[in-house]
Amino acid sequence: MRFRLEVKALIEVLNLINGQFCTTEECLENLNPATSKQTSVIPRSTASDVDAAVIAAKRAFPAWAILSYEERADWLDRIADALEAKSEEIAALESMDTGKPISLARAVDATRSIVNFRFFAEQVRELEVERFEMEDASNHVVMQPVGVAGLITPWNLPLYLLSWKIAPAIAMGNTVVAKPSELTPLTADLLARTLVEIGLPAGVVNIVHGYGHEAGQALTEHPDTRIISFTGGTATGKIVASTAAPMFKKLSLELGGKNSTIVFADADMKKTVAGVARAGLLNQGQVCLCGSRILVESSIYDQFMADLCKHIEAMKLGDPSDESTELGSLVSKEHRSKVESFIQIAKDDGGVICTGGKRPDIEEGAFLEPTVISGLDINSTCSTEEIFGPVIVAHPFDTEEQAVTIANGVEYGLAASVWTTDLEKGRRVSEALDTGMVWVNTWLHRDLRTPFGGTKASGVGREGGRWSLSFYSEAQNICIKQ
Ligand code: TXE
Repeated sequence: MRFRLEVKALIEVLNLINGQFCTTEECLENLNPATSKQTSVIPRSTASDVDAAVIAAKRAFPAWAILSYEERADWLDRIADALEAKSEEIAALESMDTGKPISLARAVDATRSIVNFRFFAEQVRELEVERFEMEDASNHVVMQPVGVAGLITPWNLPLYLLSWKIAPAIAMGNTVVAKPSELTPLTADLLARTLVEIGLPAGVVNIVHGYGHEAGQALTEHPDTRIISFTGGTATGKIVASTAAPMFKKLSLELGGKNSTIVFADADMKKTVAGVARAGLLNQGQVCLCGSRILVESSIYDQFMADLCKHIEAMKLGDPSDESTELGSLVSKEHRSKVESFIQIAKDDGGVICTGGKRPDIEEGAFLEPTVISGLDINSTCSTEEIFGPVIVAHPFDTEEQAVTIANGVEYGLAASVWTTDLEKGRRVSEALDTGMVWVNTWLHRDLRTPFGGTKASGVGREGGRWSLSFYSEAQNICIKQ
């Protein structure tokens, strides 16, 4: 099987610096991972390009910072309106750039990117000054803008995560230099064009493309970026932290996960099988929240595994531009090789491939069958390390305490889900889990007002709702003596 190439001419992705589009001497190729064909050329920004972007952001800061919340919220709404008019284009570009199914790109990526701007517009409109009265004095807390924010984002949810950072950063009065993933630059480019079209003041949002170790590193170590918000792998997060922390920058790290899905015998089986498959495989398993480690109560283990594999085998894998496709391509062939190397490790460790484990019959692209593995030790590599692909490992457990111990026995602490009809047990187990987020009888059910982030190797800090507003500002207390 072979898929058609969607672009007739190469797209030229450009940097946006101080309201102007520009490119760099050297450029990088960008491929459609589902066809292996080149779609675009992107700038390979250097430290001097990043410096120009930071200078522009610094220059734009005073005029942007003195606008009222209402004025900045209006700009966010204008961005949301303009993106909404292009939502089909966002979905198509995102699907082409990442290999994800178009239906998912439309329902999740395009929709959330627009909602993120609207949501933070509303959040700052509702922001109230906190006051603390004393007998002889009164305090009030001003949430001051910080300055230039460096925002570094990954390839799995490109515009969704970029807008999740840009919207609160500029809503709170900061200006921004963003560095999207070099693997998925197309919707950041669309956003740049949109911001210029609607006349956002030059320098408020700057976007530089290129490699992480070059442009991303330059942004992190630039003395004038006072905020660094990073979403990506834990190994890269360590490098970002070791660069930014000694400079006392405000730092948010949203890193990897090895999230447990705990299934109790009393769960509603039909809904649970579908929910567990979705949690493990959404976006080909390339979501930091994916439940890639399933713990199933022993009494239902065999039946549950049989039902789960049957459900997964019925999922439609193939052309991401086909409306009925449920599983698309991985983000690149290099990433697929990394995922395949984990499957090999699982086999070497005595794991049993219950379903999948190999490439489907598709000539081009980075496709891989959804894979379920059982029979591994709970401390084995594939049961403890983030694979970030369509690979789920399963383990039986006997008691509630044992499930909690296994779930907490990894270096990550991002998320978990618990499946049971006993809601008291659901709450009890959730509170015993060392993770930033837990869902009971659902997964990735997001209220944007709630905190998002993880414990341990999954990161530092929380974003979402007032947590984002607080991260993208400095709380200044002013105490006035009567
Ligand atoms: O991510 P990186 P990669 C995990 C997943 C994946 C692994 C590596 O396990 O297999 O990370 O993926 C920029 N200074 N996740 O290599 O390197 C980079 O250009 C500053 C989980 O693609 O973390 C990109 O813009 N920036 C994850 C961003 O960091 C640097 C999502 C993320 O890239 C940099 C993606 C540096 N030195 C991968 N080096 C999640 N938690 O959602 C790279 N970058």
